[in-house]
Amino acid sequence: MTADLFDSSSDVRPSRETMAEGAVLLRAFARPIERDLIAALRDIAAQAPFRHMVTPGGHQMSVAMTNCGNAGWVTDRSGYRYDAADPESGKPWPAMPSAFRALAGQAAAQGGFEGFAPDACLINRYQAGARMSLHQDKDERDFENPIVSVSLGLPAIFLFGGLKRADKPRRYRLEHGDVVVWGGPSRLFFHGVAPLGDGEHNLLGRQRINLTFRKAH
Ligand code: MD6
Ligand code: FE
Repeated sequence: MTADLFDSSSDVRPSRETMAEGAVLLRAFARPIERDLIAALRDIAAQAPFRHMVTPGGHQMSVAMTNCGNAGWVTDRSGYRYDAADPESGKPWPAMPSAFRALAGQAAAQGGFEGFAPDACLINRYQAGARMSLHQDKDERDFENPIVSVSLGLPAIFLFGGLKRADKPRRYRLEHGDVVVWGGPSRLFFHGVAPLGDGEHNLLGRQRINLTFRKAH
């Protein structure tokens, strides 16, 4: 029984909440493998260090990023795109760990998307004050596949809007181990992350890490 894998404290019980048609929040879904995920993350960051990328408009992002998988999301003055190589090193991005791939597939299935096989995992690191302004994820080749997002470390307020930038976002507090799966009718909803508050997480310290799995190609 899955519940046996979790602590008895109320904040780590797995649960499922519908955010919109096609979007589901799986609380604490990643908790059973948190240590494997963090160990794999350290490995990835040793090969492809977190860096603050620059937007096409010339602004340095407050969130630091890296990637794993066959396709990595990058931005620079020339635009947003997926690239097989890390522009800092010229080498391919680190391979996607099997624990990452399995987690993404299982979460997607829980959200009603069977057979999700991501080729891209964008890894975002937030330290106090870092934020992500409202955006749509639309650099992927098609929007048939969902996106799976895994939150680790410090909690953050996730802003979840609608198809129009002006749609007032709802706020969700995403905590360590929470997984969001979204696709279908909400695949192109605007979303963002409010400035991260400071704090200390027992496994990750003063940061939040978010993994977003996509099928880019
Ligand atoms: C973050 N996430 O949570 C940023 N995009 O740090 C995203 O931008 C995102 O969580 C698409 C789907 C899920 C996400
Ligand atoms: Fe996004």
